[in-house]
Amino acid sequence: MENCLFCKIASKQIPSSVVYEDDDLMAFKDIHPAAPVHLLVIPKIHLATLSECDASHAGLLGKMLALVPRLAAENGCAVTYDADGTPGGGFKTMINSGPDGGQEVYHLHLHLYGGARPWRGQR
Ligand code: DGP
Repeated sequence: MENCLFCKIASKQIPSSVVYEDDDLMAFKDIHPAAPVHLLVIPKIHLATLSECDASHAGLLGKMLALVPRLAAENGCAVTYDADGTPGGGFKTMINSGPDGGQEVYHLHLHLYGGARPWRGQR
C-alpha cells in the first residue's frame, strides 16, 4: 500500500535489519528497541490492524505466531529449563491495535520482546 512504512520495509524500499523472511512474512529489528531483543513480525500484505482480520486470516496469523519460538531461539530468548525444571529466559509478544491500543504504525505487526530482566516490569 502506498505510503505505508511497513509495506515499504516489506518491499525493501526502506532498509531494515531483517532477521527472517519468507513469501508471506518478514521479521526485522525495531528501530527503537524497548528491550535487549525487540523484533517486529509483519505480514507482507497490507492489513492495517488486527481489527481488520477475521477467520480468513487465521493461516497468516498462525504463521506469525508460530514464527515467534524460532525467532526467540535464534535471538537467545527462548524459554529454557534447568535440570530441576525451573524455567528461565523467555519473551513477551504484543500486538497493539488502534489508538486505544497504542498502535503507531498502521500495518499489522507483532512485537517480540526478550532479553535481560530490567524491562520485565514494562506493560
Ligand atoms: P506500534 O506502537 O505497535 O505501532 O509500534 C510501531 C513500532 O515500529 C515502534 O516500536 C517503532 C517501530 N518503527 C517505527 N518506524 C520504524 C522504521 O522505520 N524501522 C523499524 N525497523 N522500526 C520502526
